[in-house]
Amino acid sequence: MLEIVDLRSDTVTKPSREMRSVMAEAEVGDDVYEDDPTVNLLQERAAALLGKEAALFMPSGTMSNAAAIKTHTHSGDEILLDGQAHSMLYEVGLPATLCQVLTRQFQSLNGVPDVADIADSIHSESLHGAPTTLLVLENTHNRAGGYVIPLETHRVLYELAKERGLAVHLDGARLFNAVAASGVSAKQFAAHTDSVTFCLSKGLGCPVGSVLCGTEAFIRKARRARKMLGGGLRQAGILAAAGLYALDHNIDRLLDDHVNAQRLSDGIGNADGVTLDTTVVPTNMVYVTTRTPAAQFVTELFDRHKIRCGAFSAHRIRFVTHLDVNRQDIDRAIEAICDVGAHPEY
Ligand code: TLP
Repeated sequence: MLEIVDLRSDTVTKPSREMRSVMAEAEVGDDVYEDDPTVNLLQERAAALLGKEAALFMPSGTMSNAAAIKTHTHSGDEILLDGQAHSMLYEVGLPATLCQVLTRQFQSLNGVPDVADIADSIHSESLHGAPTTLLVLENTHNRAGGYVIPLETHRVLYELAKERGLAVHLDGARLFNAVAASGVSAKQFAAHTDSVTFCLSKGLGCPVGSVLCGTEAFIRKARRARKMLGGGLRQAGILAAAGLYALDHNIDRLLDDHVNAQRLSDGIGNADGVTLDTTVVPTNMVYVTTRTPAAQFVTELFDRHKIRCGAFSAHRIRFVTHLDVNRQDIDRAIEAICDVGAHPEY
């Protein structure tokens, strides 16, 4: 029987035997009392890695973004958010519901916002406008195809935000993919932010977890937001141990995922039935547009070839590489996509 190759997301990675073994052995406490030594160690490591004063272990990227937005804003504020951002499209409307903020959406090109457009969008203080208090950025940018926002753009936007009194939060769910692709360190990116979250449960291969980083004062407030959202965990050291393992072992290998994604893209560049969104794949995502409905293509790819991928809109499919797929799996996926695409109905 064919083994399944799962390219739906880098969230599907399963903890390795080595990761499970450090989890099993982890020293734990009660993190609501702040005395879980493994959580504390992970938080210290993460803060140091990003050059921030403090960090907070979070159950998910979604909760981390929620806690950050809630901590940076007051009800009725306006935040600037990419119209294609994860927080805009895939977090169940939490800026509006949980944080009670207006979202003013901007457009970006390959995930990179236009600085002049952002400057224009910030409300000056007046009787009429909701105060603009936060700019949210996403790097790498998921919907844009895993594109990296260049360091210089971060720098200019941060300078602008500070001039105009805004905070900057970075959804760096895949920050380390941006690091691997650009050679810019996580600390350099983070220097142009007030808060950053990165995910452990994506390319870094952990079963659960994200880390939110910022100043001591910000993290103190974010801890209350996390508690309110139900994210105060107890013996979370078991999960944090996986995070520590990932920081030691799974960052440098992210480049392999990028090479595999480019290989996949090159391999299906001439396939019938699908058109690449871009031929250059900056990190670990390949988006294609399908001739037939995406859902149908996805089903066919699985039924015939046991290749899993995700339909992202009516005619758009995403393939994501990660540490549980190797070059042979990619070659199988290429053959399968070419086969399904060549079918007269596709
Ligand atoms: N993204 C998931 C889906 O929700 C789309 C994926 O498969 O890519 N920020 C970004 C940029 C993300 O891509 C994601 C997850 C999150 C935040 C949320 O992380 P989790 O799933 O841990 O809540």
